Amino acid sequence: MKIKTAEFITSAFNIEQYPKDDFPHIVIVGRSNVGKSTLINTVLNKKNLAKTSSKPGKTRGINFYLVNNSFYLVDLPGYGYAKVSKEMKKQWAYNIETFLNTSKNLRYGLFLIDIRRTPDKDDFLMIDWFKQKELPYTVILTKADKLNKSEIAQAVENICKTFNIPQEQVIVFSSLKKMGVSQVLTIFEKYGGK
Ligand SMILES: Nc1nc2c(ncn2[C@@H]2O[C@H](COP(=O)(O)OP(=O)(O)OP(=O)(O)O)[C@@H](O)[C@H]2O)c(=O)[nH]1
Ligand SMILES: [Mg+2]
Repeated sequence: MKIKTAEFITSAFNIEQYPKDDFPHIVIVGRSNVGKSTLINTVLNKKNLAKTSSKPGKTRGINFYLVNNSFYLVDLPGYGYAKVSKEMKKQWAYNIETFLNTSKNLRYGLFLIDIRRTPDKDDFLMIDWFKQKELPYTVILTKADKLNKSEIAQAVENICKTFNIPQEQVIVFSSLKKMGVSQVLTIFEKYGGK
Protein backbone atom coordinates (compact mmCIF):
# COMPACT_ATOMS: atom_id res chain seq x y z
CA MET A 1 0.00 0.00 0.00
CA LYS A 2 1.17 3.48 -0.83
CA ILE A 3 0.61 6.00 1.95
CA LYS A 4 -1.13 9.02 0.49
CA THR A 5 -2.51 10.69 3.60
CA ALA A 6 -2.03 10.17 7.31
CA GLU A 7 -3.57 12.37 9.94
CA PHE A 8 -3.93 12.39 13.69
CA ILE A 9 -7.63 12.35 14.50
CA THR A 10 -8.01 12.08 18.26
CA SER A 11 -6.62 10.89 21.56
CA ALA A 12 -9.35 9.02 23.44
CA PHE A 13 -9.59 8.39 27.16
CA ASN A 14 -13.04 6.82 27.12
CA ILE A 15 -15.39 5.06 24.69
CA GLU A 16 -17.35 8.20 23.89
CA GLN A 17 -14.21 9.72 22.42
CA TYR A 18 -13.55 6.91 19.91
CA PRO A 19 -14.23 7.84 16.27
CA LYS A 20 -17.79 6.97 15.36
CA ASP A 21 -17.30 6.04 11.71
CA ASP A 22 -16.85 2.53 10.37
CA PHE A 23 -13.28 2.51 9.14
CA PRO A 24 -11.37 -0.65 10.11
CA HIS A 25 -8.95 -0.52 13.06
CA ILE A 26 -5.45 -1.92 12.93
CA VAL A 27 -4.13 -1.80 16.47
CA ILE A 28 -0.55 -1.51 17.71
CA VAL A 29 0.19 -3.02 21.10
CA GLY A 30 3.28 -3.72 23.16
CA ARG A 31 5.24 -2.74 26.24
CA SER A 32 6.02 0.83 26.96
CA ASN A 33 9.10 2.06 25.07
CA VAL A 34 9.06 -0.85 22.59
CA GLY A 35 8.78 1.56 19.65
CA LYS A 36 5.05 1.70 18.80
CA SER A 37 4.86 5.43 18.09
CA THR A 38 8.17 5.35 16.23
CA LEU A 39 6.90 2.53 14.01
CA ILE A 40 3.85 4.61 13.12
CA ASN A 41 6.02 7.53 12.05
CA THR A 42 8.38 5.30 10.09
CA VAL A 43 5.74 3.31 8.25
CA LEU A 44 3.59 6.36 7.49
CA ASN A 45 6.73 8.30 6.61
CA LYS A 46 5.83 11.26 8.80
CA LYS A 47 8.46 12.34 11.24
CA ASN A 48 6.48 13.71 14.14
CA LEU A 49 2.96 12.43 13.62
CA ALA A 50 3.06 10.19 16.70
CA LYS A 51 4.86 11.54 19.75
CA THR A 52 7.81 9.40 20.78
CA SER A 53 10.10 9.53 23.78
CA SER A 54 13.14 7.84 25.24
CA LYS A 55 11.23 7.87 28.52
CA PRO A 56 8.62 5.11 28.77
CA GLY A 57 4.98 6.06 29.21
CA LYS A 58 4.77 8.72 26.52
CA THR A 59 1.53 7.59 24.93
CA ARG A 60 -1.29 7.81 27.47
CA GLY A 61 -4.53 8.05 25.54
CA ILE A 62 -5.60 5.85 22.65
CA ASN A 63 -4.44 7.68 19.55
CA PHE A 64 -6.26 7.26 16.27
CA TYR A 65 -4.47 7.98 12.99
CA LEU A 66 -6.54 7.93 9.83
CA VAL A 67 -4.59 6.55 6.89
CA ASN A 68 -5.54 7.08 3.22
CA ASN A 69 -9.05 7.90 4.39
CA SER A 70 -9.59 4.16 4.63
CA PHE A 71 -8.47 2.80 8.00
CA TYR A 72 -7.32 3.77 11.48
CA LEU A 73 -3.97 2.91 12.88
CA VAL A 74 -4.58 2.81 16.62
CA ASP A 75 -1.66 3.53 18.95
CA LEU A 76 -2.32 2.10 22.41
CA PRO A 77 -0.51 3.20 25.56
CA GLY A 78 2.30 0.75 26.36
CA TYR A 79 1.88 -1.64 29.27
CA GLY A 80 4.44 -2.81 31.81
CA TYR A 81 5.90 0.57 32.66
CA ALA A 82 7.11 0.18 36.24
CA LYS A 83 7.45 3.77 37.34
CA VAL A 84 3.83 4.76 37.61
CA SER A 85 1.43 4.45 40.50
CA LYS A 86 -0.81 1.42 40.94
CA GLU A 87 -3.83 3.57 40.29
CA MET A 88 -2.37 4.77 37.00
CA LYS A 89 -1.48 1.22 35.92
CA LYS A 90 -5.05 0.18 36.57
CA GLN A 91 -6.34 3.08 34.52
CA TRP A 92 -3.95 2.18 31.69
CA ALA A 93 -4.94 -1.48 31.69
CA TYR A 94 -8.58 -0.44 31.78
CA ASN A 95 -8.15 1.87 28.77
CA ILE A 96 -6.37 -0.80 26.74
CA GLU A 97 -8.84 -3.55 27.62
CA THR A 98 -11.83 -1.32 26.98
CA PHE A 99 -10.64 -0.53 23.51
CA LEU A 100 -9.75 -4.12 22.65
CA ASN A 101 -13.04 -5.45 23.97
CA THR A 102 -15.36 -2.82 22.51
CA SER A 103 -13.93 -1.91 19.09
CA LYS A 104 -16.30 -3.39 16.53
CA ASN A 105 -13.93 -2.48 13.73
CA LEU A 106 -10.84 -4.25 14.99
CA ARG A 107 -9.37 -6.18 12.05
CA TYR A 108 -5.73 -6.78 12.85
CA GLY A 109 -3.10 -6.56 15.59
CA LEU A 110 0.53 -5.55 15.34
CA PHE A 111 2.13 -6.93 18.45
CA LEU A 112 5.51 -5.35 19.16
CA ILE A 113 8.32 -6.92 21.16
CA ASP A 114 11.84 -5.57 21.58
CA ILE A 115 14.03 -8.04 19.69
CA ARG A 116 16.49 -8.17 22.62
CA ARG A 117 13.92 -9.11 25.23
CA THR A 118 12.20 -12.31 26.23
CA PRO A 119 8.43 -11.93 26.51
CA ASP A 120 7.07 -11.50 30.04
CA LYS A 121 3.74 -12.13 31.72
CA ASP A 122 2.08 -9.05 30.20
CA ASP A 123 3.19 -10.06 26.69
CA PHE A 124 1.70 -13.50 27.23
CA LEU A 125 -1.58 -11.97 28.39
CA MET A 126 -1.60 -9.94 25.20
CA ILE A 127 -0.92 -12.86 22.88
CA ASP A 128 -3.47 -15.02 24.68
CA TRP A 129 -6.00 -12.28 24.11
CA PHE A 130 -5.30 -12.27 20.33
CA LYS A 131 -5.59 -16.04 20.21
CA GLN A 132 -8.76 -16.14 22.25
CA LYS A 133 -10.43 -13.42 20.17
CA GLU A 134 -9.16 -15.07 16.99
CA LEU A 135 -7.88 -11.70 15.82
CA PRO A 136 -5.24 -12.08 13.11
CA TYR A 137 -1.93 -10.61 14.25
CA THR A 138 1.76 -10.38 13.49
CA VAL A 139 4.59 -10.21 16.00
CA ILE A 140 6.95 -7.36 15.16
CA LEU A 141 10.44 -7.58 16.63
CA THR A 142 11.55 -3.97 17.03
CA LYS A 143 14.96 -2.28 17.24
CA ALA A 144 16.58 -4.98 15.08
CA ASP A 145 19.43 -2.54 14.38
CA LYS A 146 20.70 -3.42 17.86
CA LEU A 147 21.56 -7.00 16.82
CA ASN A 148 23.67 -8.63 14.10
CA LYS A 149 22.34 -11.04 11.49
CA SER A 150 22.86 -14.27 13.38
CA GLU A 151 21.47 -12.77 16.60
CA ILE A 152 18.38 -11.68 14.66
CA ALA A 153 17.89 -15.19 13.27
CA GLN A 154 18.20 -16.60 16.79
CA ALA A 155 15.69 -14.09 18.16
CA VAL A 156 13.17 -14.99 15.45
CA GLU A 157 13.59 -18.68 16.20
CA ASN A 158 13.15 -18.06 19.93
CA ILE A 159 9.99 -15.99 19.54
CA CYS A 160 8.42 -18.58 17.21
CA LYS A 161 9.08 -21.29 19.79
CA THR A 162 7.93 -19.18 22.71
CA PHE A 163 4.61 -18.19 21.12
CA ASN A 164 4.22 -21.29 18.99
CA ILE A 165 3.83 -19.32 15.77
CA PRO A 166 5.34 -19.78 12.28
CA GLN A 167 8.13 -17.50 10.98
CA GLU A 168 5.67 -15.98 8.49
CA GLN A 169 3.92 -14.41 11.48
CA VAL A 170 7.03 -12.49 12.53
CA ILE A 171 8.42 -9.26 11.07
CA VAL A 172 11.93 -8.08 11.89
CA PHE A 173 11.70 -4.32 12.18
CA SER A 174 13.98 -1.33 12.60
CA SER A 175 12.88 2.26 12.36
CA LEU A 176 16.49 3.31 12.23
CA LYS A 177 17.31 1.10 9.24
CA LYS A 178 13.80 1.05 7.78
CA MET A 179 13.69 -2.73 7.97
CA GLY A 180 10.32 -4.43 7.75
CA VAL A 181 8.45 -1.37 6.48
CA SER A 182 7.21 -2.97 3.25
CA GLN A 183 5.94 -6.00 5.17
CA VAL A 184 3.86 -3.77 7.43
CA LEU A 185 2.51 -1.93 4.37
CA THR A 186 1.43 -5.30 2.93
CA ILE A 187 -0.64 -5.87 6.07
CA PHE A 188 -2.25 -2.44 5.65
CA GLU A 189 -3.05 -3.34 2.06
CA LYS A 190 -4.79 -6.51 3.11
CA TYR A 191 -6.64 -5.33 6.23
CA GLY A 192 -6.91 -1.58 5.78
CA GLY A 193 -10.22 -1.35 3.98
CA LYS A 194 -10.53 -0.07 0.41
N1 LIG B 1 17.64 1.81 17.92
C1 LIG B 1 16.32 1.95 17.76
N2 LIG B 1 15.61 2.67 18.64
C2 LIG B 1 14.27 2.77 18.46
C3 LIG B 1 13.61 2.12 17.38
N3 LIG B 1 12.29 2.38 17.48
C4 LIG B 1 12.14 3.15 18.57
N4 LIG B 1 13.31 3.40 19.18
C5 LIG B 1 13.54 4.23 20.38
O1 LIG B 1 12.81 3.70 21.47
C6 LIG B 1 12.30 4.73 22.31
C7 LIG B 1 10.81 4.57 22.53
O2 LIG B 1 10.12 4.74 21.31
P1 LIG B 1 8.54 5.06 21.25
O3 LIG B 1 8.15 4.91 19.82
O4 LIG B 1 8.23 6.33 21.93
O5 LIG B 1 7.95 3.84 22.11
P2 LIG B 1 6.42 3.52 22.48
O6 LIG B 1 6.27 2.05 22.36
O7 LIG B 1 5.49 4.36 21.69
O8 LIG B 1 6.39 3.94 24.03
P3 LIG B 1 5.10 4.34 24.94
O9 LIG B 1 4.39 5.46 24.25
O10 LIG B 1 5.73 4.72 26.22
O11 LIG B 1 4.27 3.11 25.07
C8 LIG B 1 12.69 6.05 21.64
O12 LIG B 1 13.86 6.52 22.25
C9 LIG B 1 12.96 5.64 20.19
O13 LIG B 1 13.87 6.47 19.54
C10 LIG B 1 14.41 1.37 16.44
O14 LIG B 1 13.95 0.77 15.46
N5 LIG B 1 15.76 1.31 16.69
MG1 LIG C 1 4.06 5.69 22.22
